[in-house]
Order: sequence, then C-alpha cells, then structure tokens
Amino acid sequence: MISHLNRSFVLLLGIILILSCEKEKNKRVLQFPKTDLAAQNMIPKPLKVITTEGGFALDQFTAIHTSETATGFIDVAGFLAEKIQAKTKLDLSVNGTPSENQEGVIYIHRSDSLEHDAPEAYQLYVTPDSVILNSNTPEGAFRGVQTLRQIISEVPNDTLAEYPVWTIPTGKIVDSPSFEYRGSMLDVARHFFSVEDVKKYIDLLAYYKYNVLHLHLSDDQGWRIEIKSWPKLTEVGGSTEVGGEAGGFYTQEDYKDLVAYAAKHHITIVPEIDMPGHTNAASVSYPFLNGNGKTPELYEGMRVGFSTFDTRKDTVYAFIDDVVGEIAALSPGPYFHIGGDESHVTKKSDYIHFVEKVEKIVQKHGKRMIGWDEIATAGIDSTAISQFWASKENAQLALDKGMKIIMSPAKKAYLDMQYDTLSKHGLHWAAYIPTDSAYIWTPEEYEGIPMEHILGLEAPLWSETISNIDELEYLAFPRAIGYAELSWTPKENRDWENYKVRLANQAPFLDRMNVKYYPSPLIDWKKSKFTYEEIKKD
Ligand code: TNX
Repeated sequence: MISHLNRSFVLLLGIILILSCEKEKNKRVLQFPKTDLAAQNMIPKPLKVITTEGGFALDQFTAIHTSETATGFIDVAGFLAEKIQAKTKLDLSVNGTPSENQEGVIYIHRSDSLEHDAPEAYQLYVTPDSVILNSNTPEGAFRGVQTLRQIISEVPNDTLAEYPVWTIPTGKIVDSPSFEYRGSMLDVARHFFSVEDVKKYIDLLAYYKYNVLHLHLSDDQGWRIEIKSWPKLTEVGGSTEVGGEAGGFYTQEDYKDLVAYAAKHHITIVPEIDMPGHTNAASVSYPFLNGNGKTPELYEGMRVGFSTFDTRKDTVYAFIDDVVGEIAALSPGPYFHIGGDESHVTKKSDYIHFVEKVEKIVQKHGKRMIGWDEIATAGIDSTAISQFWASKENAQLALDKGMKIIMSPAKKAYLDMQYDTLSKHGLHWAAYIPTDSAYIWTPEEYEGIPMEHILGLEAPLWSETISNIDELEYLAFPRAIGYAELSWTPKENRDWENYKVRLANQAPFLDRMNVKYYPSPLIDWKKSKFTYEEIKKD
C-alpha cells in the first residue's frame, strides 16, 4: 500500500514528467555559473547550502502545487503566490490543473524525512525543472518560502524569451533554526502605532524568519488595548502618549485582526501588560489601583519608575484577573508577558508578593508567564520565562530556578539605542549600537548563560523617541535583520564580512517595501534599479 505522502510524491513526479516531456523541445535550461547562494542574498544564512550550475525559470508558465490534504500547506502556497505576484506581477496558479503550456513546477510537500526534525526545519531543492520545498509542518514550509523569495532574481532576465523570466539558482538547501524563539518587541504604549503599521512590521519580520512579535501594550504614558470589563483603561488611559499627541488603542477586533495576520505569517503575538510599575495610565483610569500615594495624572514624559499598583489590595488582583483573562482569550499563543521591570517605588516584599500572585493568574488563564529579568527575584516556578535585559544577577536567579531565558541585553539587542552620536532618533543610556556591533556578539555565550537555558533572542524597540513608521524603520532596520541571523544561524556559520555583503543585497527588497532603513555607512548598499515610487507606478 502506498502511503498518502508517497502518493503525492508520485503525483508530483508525474506532473514533472508530463511537463518535461511535453516541453522537451522548448525547454529553456538556464545556464549560469555556480553561484554561492548563501553569500548573495539569504538572511538568515541557512545551515547547509549546496550549489549547482544552472537555474530554474520562473515565468508565467510556472505552477505551484502542494500536498493537498496536509493542513496549512495550501495557505503557505497561496502566500508564496501572493509574494511572487508582488515581486514579479506573475499570477501563478496553486493546485490548478496542469495546462499544456506549463513548464516548471514549485512543489510544497509535506515530508517527515528531513535531515532535521525541528518543527521549522525545511529542505529546498532547485533543479532546472522544479523547485521542491519539503517540510513536516506548515511553519517549516513557510520559513522555506522566505528563503525561496530571497533567491528569486530581483529583475527578469529579458534576453531569454519574449516574456519575462526570473531565475532561481539551482542547488540544495538544508535548514533549521538554532533558537525556537526569535522575536522583536514593539512598544505601542509610549507612542501608538496603527494596525497597518504593525502589519507592515510583521511583513518585514516574517521575511527574515522571525516567529514572535511581542507587543508592549501598556505603560505610564498609555493603555493600548480595549478591555471590555474596564472601559476607562482605553477611554482615559489610551488618550495620551509621549510628547502630548493623541495616543490611541486597539479595539479587541483590531487586536484579533493583528493576531490573525501574525498567524498567517507563522508569528505568535506575545501580549504584555507591564505591572506593577509602568502603570500610571491604568491608575489614572481607575485610581483605586494606585499604590504610589499620589493623585495620578495623565503623563506624557519619558521618566520611568515612578508608578506602582497597590499590591496589597484584593480588588487589584480581581482587576488583573479580568485583564489577563480577556487578553488571554484573544491570544492563541502560549505566553503572557507581565512586564515587572523598573518597579522602583514598589517595596521589594510587595513586588515579590505581587509577581507570585500574578503568576497564578496567568497560569489560571492557561498561559506561560514571561517577565523582564527582575521577576526572577520572586518565588516563581521553572515554567516562567525571564527576559534578560540588564541584570546578570537576576539572570543567575532565573537559572537557579531552572527557568528559561530570552536574551535581550540592552547593550547589544535594544533597537531603540542610537547607532552613533549622529542618529536622528533613539536613546543611548545602554550603548550606541552601530550595525556591526549589533551583529558581532554571541547570544549563545553572553554573560555565561548556558545555551540550554536560552529560549531565544528578542530585539525590543521602545518608542519614546519614535512616533511614526518611518522612524520605527530607521531604528529597526538594518539591525533587526542581523538579530534574525543571530537567532536562526548557529555561531559557527556567522561572519560579519560575509553577512555585510548579504545585508547590502537587501536594499532592493527594502526599497521595494518602502522601508526607510538607516543607510549605515558600514555597508556598501546595493543600489536599486528603480525607486519605490517608480515600482508603484507600474
Ligand atoms: C528601559 S528595558 C525600559 C523601558 C524603556 C527603555 C528605553 C525595560 C525592561 N525597561 O521602560 O522604554 O529602557 O530604552
């Protein structure tokens, strides 16, 4: 009996055979010298790349096929078709009936016999006739699709035929991530960013194989998510932001839309409600929450560490139960982030009491708690995750408790740090982080935290100094691209000189996406043939 997988493989071979026989006469075998795929465009650099001479012709006669019954694969194929359309204007069919003109096929195939068994592992084989992307999961196929997008030539080769043909260099890629958690955080509290802005950030993160977007949804300057049982949080607490502009917030529908959009990109949203400090906006909305002894007033400055919840009131925990419950119900991911940083006006014993109580609430709502590194000072259990940002001592406390750690050291991984003294936006309290220094460090070994305890890497983008998408992009890019490689590619395969070339080659993509990246003078940026405005006019 042939298994379902084998059946689909036989079908694939059939399709390839029919197509290659029918078209033998006209077949265009694209000849070009062996290219080092990895040295050219791909970020993060895949684990193993074997190149061969030649190319696959991507044109109007190419079709996409998938394992039909493998859940999620058709969506991944649809995503690929959409992105190929955006890049080339070609409309490729997904699982259509082969037409007699059809030439090459891209097959996205579910396979459980890969060299690596991580859920996001994939293998990509490109020959002149076919592109075969194998993975055991839709996530893995989705990551492989990003690799494929990156190696499709930027412009069509117009000398080959009367119609445009894009090339995909032939070879084999075997790939799997080194960390399971590869994230960026966006602070939508200090300045609010619209659903559309966040979606664009998701598009860009997905292209570099990120799988987590952490949203910092509340802080002293603003509360950004609708809580139906506590409506003033957004009515009052959502009305301000740093610098006195109008603020804003996501309705639950907006948030669901973001969660769904992220899921389509195989990205998990991690919601954060920062407490017991960073809570001024909540306490202005509901003053009973306040524990700092002053009358809370709306705040639009940049100072930190002056606010706290009253950690000894039952009503505060009833409030937190409602908030965590509503957000957890909208968040399919496994995590809930409770903040926990810089609670400078909370007594130490109160802080510990608070974190321990909130951990139980988070668990009751079926989520695993994440908090900034200070949370490890409380008596929490090993399932909680500590996000290392500043304190080695706190990291050690987390290790002693057997907790996992997310690496976000401010000196290396903070996207809001200025590149240098000339940077238009950003802060520099932790460091200046130029593009090379963002890349040249080893999260696997940082501060002696053992690799087995590292869940992954996250690059936070705090927004005190940025208030629109252009400014967001200036700070995030190109550094976020480097963090993608640090969290996917093992340290043995990383090298700044090699990375620099691949980063330079991202310029056409970034331009096409209208990303206002910081043009670091350390990089010899590849000039795009067309400006974003010219591409849009087409
Ligand atoms: C520290 S990092 C903070 C944030 C600020 C950031 C600015 C951390 C857990 N807390 O409240 O926005 O510095 O760089």
